[in-house]
Amino acid sequence: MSLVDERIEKALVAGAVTVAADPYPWPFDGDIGPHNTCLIVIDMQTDFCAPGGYVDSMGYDISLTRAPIVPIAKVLEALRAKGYPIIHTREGHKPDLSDLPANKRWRSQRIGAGIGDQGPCGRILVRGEPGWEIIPELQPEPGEAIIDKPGKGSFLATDLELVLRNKRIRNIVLSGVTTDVCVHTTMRDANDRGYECLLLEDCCAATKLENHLAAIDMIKMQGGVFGAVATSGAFLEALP
Ligand code: C5J
Repeated sequence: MSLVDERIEKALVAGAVTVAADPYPWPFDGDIGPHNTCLIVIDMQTDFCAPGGYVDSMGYDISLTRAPIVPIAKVLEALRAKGYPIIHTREGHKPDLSDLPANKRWRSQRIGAGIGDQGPCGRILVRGEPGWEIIPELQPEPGEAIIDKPGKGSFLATDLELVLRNKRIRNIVLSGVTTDVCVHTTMRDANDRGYECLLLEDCCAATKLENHLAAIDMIKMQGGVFGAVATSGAFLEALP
């Protein structure tokens, strides 16, 4: 038995807790609790899941990106009651657009939903605009961290890593939109940094169902190449 296996074996004998996840019981060593585990709610903003926002302006079906609202709200309620750290993210750019790459702006303008341009919910994906706000159903509570990010991943040009380190977080539970873009990029980046990640499949959505399913499938390859996947029900059931 390797040293790592021995350590995990010991933890399991000592009463570890795991979530029924795919492709392995999560977390790998059974060490889960408010002392080392946080929930991250990614980009549940008007621009991604409400009428008149960025996703709606691109012509995608927002019933897909709205589907995780109720499951996320349930997880938030349970985790808040148990004292787990919660982190929210918002994708958005400075009003002067100095942090908006020219190609990101050009590509969005090409399809009629120009980032930085005026839309029904104010300037699209611009900080401080109505469309950039987190939706009312999932408003952060006082004391919960909010990470403003200019990119798809939550680590680039943000203080997420510092926040995680200060809270002694080792396990990250991911929710939000979109599964194949911001959630996946964040999960991949977190995994590369050594965080133990779990994606809650019913708490995430993409702008196309096939992309959501494919993104979930990718996580499960190679024994859990980016971590593991579970339903919110299985996650909540397992919580100590
Ligand atoms: C996208 C995101 N899809 N939050 N952003 O542009 O996934």
